[in-house]
Amino acid sequence: MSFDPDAPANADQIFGLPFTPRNARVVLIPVPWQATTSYRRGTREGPRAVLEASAQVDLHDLEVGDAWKEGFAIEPEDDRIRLWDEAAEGDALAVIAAQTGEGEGIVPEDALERVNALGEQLNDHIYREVSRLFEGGHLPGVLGGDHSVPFGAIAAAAERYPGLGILHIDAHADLRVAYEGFTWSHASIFYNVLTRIPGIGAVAQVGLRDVGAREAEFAQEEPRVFWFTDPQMQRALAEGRTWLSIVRDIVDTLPERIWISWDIDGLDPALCPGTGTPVPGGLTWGQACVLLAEVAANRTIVGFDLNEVGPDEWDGNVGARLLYKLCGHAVRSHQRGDAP
Ligand SMILES: [Mn+2]
Repeated sequence: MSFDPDAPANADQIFGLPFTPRNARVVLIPVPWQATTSYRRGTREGPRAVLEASAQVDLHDLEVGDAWKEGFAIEPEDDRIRLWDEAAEGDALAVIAAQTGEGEGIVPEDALERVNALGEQLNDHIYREVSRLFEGGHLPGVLGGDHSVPFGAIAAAAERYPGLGILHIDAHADLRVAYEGFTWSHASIFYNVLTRIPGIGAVAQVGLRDVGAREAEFAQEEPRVFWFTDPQMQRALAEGRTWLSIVRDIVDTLPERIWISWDIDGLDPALCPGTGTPVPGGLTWGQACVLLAEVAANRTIVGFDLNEVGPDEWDGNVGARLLYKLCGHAVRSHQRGDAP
């Protein structure tokens, strides 16, 4: 192969790599979907921003080395997703406007039902795609879009690996019941995962700093949910705990096989200013890297998603670098001596 990893990247494939979804170990599925976004729109263009910025990422990584040699590739966008999203978004905006008293207050008949049906259609589509990738021996990565998009992927992963754990990094718990009436809302994904998908062993939620009272109640009553909130972690650091010791507590809550669900707003908003619902606080870049490295050294990452990346260049840049670490650590986590 004549590929020179230090040469400027070819813009057609993710990170400029010479792989296709057929021969790559990690296969990414772009999901340009923002139908249930409740605040700032634009995450539909997250996958495009990440793909464009990915050419800037140097391939030799100081943490994951040359894991890229196993192959990372992205599938072409499926045109149907954009069509479903645009259809769902029109109805969703009308429903939201009626609730907030803005606009005309006229909601098209069956608007809510149509949004929910399109969400279910997206879930089925992602479930099938990710199941197919597992069958082909690939490690799947879903690239959103809003945080509703990985539901079908997590369902496929839990079916294949019963007892699956989830490491969820986010400013929000996403444990709401049908937020704004939308069953498949970005703010409800982990409520849906925990109540609708059999075989979920544990969900560790890290970086939370904007949660509802009912979410806190649900988390307290659900023994599979472990919270590592931003205020708790900041307090522990202020008292002299090390970040590594906190990270080890997080890893301890997780079973051997895990899915990582990463909402970019779990990071400090300086790293994701264009995300849908930014909140002050959050993980620094360095903390995020140490967390990922420690998880990958001790657990097997069967797949992952990265969501809520904004459409602008800086958002895409950080998103691409986080995506690169996710791909590399996912591969590395299968190369541990004791990995199953
Ligand atoms: Mn989220």
